[in-house]
Amino acid sequence: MSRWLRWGGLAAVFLVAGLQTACVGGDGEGEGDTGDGSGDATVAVALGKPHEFGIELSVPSAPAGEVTFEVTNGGSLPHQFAIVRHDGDPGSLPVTDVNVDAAQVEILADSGNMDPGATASIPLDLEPGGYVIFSNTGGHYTAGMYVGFTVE
Ligand SMILES: [Cu+2]
Repeated sequence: MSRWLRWGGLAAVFLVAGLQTACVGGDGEGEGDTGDGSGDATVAVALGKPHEFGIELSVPSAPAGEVTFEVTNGGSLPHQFAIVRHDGDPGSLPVTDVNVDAAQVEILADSGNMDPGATASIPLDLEPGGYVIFSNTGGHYTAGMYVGFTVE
């Protein structure tokens, strides 16, 4: 979706001969969000920490509203950031073979495979409840690569 908006913006810039110089091609997720508004939160997510099939969060919970996950793959293998709404045991997501069954859960966001050292900024508007953040790279969830997260 954003790609179409981006192309639309690019076309507009050509049409108005460069009147609009800002924002075209920018990802809109700069470092300037200081979180002044209530409900704004930033959560640092380290994939591959403290061990290869682990995930570390800077905070275990956030207030409802916009939550931006600043994801870094700190491991030495490709990993994914994925998040689903789920109450209870974060290890109890439905699994087919060795992966979370995407047909049985609603994945709210998925980074796709991230190479070691890669980063991603993923903003979401979250309602109160339990969530599970996990890596669905082949076999990683069942290897224990998940962590619970709470929105209050
Ligand atoms: Cu992984």
